[in-house]
Amino acid sequence: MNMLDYSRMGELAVEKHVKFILTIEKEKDSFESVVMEHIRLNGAYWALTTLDILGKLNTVDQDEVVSWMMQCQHESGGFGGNIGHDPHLLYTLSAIQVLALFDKIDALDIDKVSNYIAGLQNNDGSFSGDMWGEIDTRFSCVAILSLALLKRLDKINVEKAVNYIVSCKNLDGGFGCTPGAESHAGQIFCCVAALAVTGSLHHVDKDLLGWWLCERQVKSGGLNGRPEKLPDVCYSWWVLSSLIMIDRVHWIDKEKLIKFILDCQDKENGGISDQPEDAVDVFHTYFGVAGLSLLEYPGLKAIDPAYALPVDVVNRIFFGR
Ligand code: GRG
Repeated sequence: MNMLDYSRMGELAVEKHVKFILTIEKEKDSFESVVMEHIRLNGAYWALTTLDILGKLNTVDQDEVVSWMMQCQHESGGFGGNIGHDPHLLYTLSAIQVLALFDKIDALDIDKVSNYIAGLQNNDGSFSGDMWGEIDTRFSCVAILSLALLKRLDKINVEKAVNYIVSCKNLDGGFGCTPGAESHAGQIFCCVAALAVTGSLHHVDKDLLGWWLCERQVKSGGLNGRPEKLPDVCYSWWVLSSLIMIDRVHWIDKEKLIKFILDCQDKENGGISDQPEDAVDVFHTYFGVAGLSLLEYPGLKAIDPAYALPVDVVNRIFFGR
């Protein structure tokens, strides 16, 4: 049972955040739009998922978004971050997630997209992010989430993909971007989500990893991404989702974390920042709202900790309801 007294923690400025998101979309010449030009498809996913969690997805013109997004697709089947940009697994997942939000995955040539993704698996089971070859567990995660949403996991060698992820596990229970690399909460989300979706969570030492993850909470209530680092609202997602997937979310102080996230709001103009008093952006607005959803903040749609999509969207895909 959820016994938290939310009234003591401050209030989520829902209408302001909706307005903030709708405004940045319209202001194409703003600083934010310019610096996000190359990752606009990721931005679309963050913005639209936030709107959906807030119950306001109907405020956007879905056909306009889909028509722009389909122009970001390359002949290889992968998506670029914007029209005319090279394809990459990161944007391909965002495209699939946005279409999932709109219940329009059928707009894709599913075999073409899944062949693009499967073609980036390497012999050791790892994934490159694109044709240039960089390898990172982020790309294993993105490939696995994408293929699972397209119901085409059979296109890759799942056993090898899982073994590669397990080879990135460290003695502290966490995971890094490649074998031997330092544990980081972002990479831990990637590895745990990929293991969860492939039914391989038995490879995780839940108590050891849960301990490392709950130690990410600092005095202010916020979470950092690794020891000795500053807290940042985005870790409300990376850490919390991982803790939920391994059933250890009760090891952190939820009340203090909710307060930290709410303290990072711009209550006047909307949006959420990385830390109190910093400048807001759509990335942190998404992770703040998604984190609050994981914390069962009242009035928000529940979000799935592995697919990073609202639970009703995930249920529609896998159970047709
Ligand atoms: C489905 C939500 C979703 C994501 C797709 C791309 C991806 C999978 C996950 C990225 C995971 C990741 C590595 C997140 C970390 C992002 C981040 C804030 C990195 C900052 O690193 P540093 O070293 O910051 O600048 P710290 O906090 O360690 O000082």
